[in-house]
Amino acid sequence: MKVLKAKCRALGMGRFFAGLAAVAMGLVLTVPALAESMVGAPAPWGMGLQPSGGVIKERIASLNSLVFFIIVAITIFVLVLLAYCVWRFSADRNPVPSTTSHHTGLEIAWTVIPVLILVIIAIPSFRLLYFQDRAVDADMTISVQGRQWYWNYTYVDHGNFAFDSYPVQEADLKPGQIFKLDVDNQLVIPVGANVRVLTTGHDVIHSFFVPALGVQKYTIPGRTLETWMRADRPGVFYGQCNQICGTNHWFMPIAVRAVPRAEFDAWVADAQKRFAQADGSAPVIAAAPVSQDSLQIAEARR
Ligand SMILES: [Cu+2]
Repeated sequence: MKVLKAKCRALGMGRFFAGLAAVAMGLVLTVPALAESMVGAPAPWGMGLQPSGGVIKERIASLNSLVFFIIVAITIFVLVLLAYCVWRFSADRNPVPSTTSHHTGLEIAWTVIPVLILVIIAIPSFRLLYFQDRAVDADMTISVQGRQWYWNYTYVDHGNFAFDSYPVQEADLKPGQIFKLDVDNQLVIPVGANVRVLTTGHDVIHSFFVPALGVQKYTIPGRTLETWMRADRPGVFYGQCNQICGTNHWFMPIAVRAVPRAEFDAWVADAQKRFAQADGSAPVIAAAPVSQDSLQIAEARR
């Protein structure tokens, strides 16, 4: 009878945890319906990751969910074990403590099981690392240079035109624009294109970070690093320099606008005229020492 009761209790607990897992899964999998043109930006009281704007972020979200469920399972297991020990081995119920100090089976289990859990996490983790490392078949290349304190983008495959990107000041915001995230010149890319991103730093280390596209890469003076991004739906994806880079670190928001190919081609034709180099020379994308104008800009904004 006791065994039957214990079994029933175990079944009840099993159902309880299954229900809990189902609720948790529902919470995590309930992503906002993706509108035709999405906005990848932080939201007040936002929980979890930003919705995915492209394939890399989808894979990041998937790994995040896997690790989340493993953490939940381990936390519940430890909590139940702890509660059981407190109850079962209290001084009242267990006046004579066990003197057992070694249990081979148990020690093998608590070594092997965590190793297996780490292997389960490591496999998708390494796959993701190498997936986001570099574009295998890049459709175009953009050079991103972090500067104190603004971004400079060069469209290497489209005539090498380059432009700076500054945040829109609060007084100049248009309806729908987000303060501290919207910029004067957005980084425009075509929807569905694998965009190789080469990053470098002009003065100090910055970091090119766009959460909704799952891209983050340091921009380091004297080095060129590679990563890539792809927007699978049109929209504006916001990010920021996420490397503390000086007094005006906040001055480095990023706005990536993904548009259909035809719209992108039209934008490129216009941008080539607007951002043409005055002397026809290629934009400087290699590292350079801190220039006088950077220092003046820094001084002016202080
Ligand atoms: Cu920065």
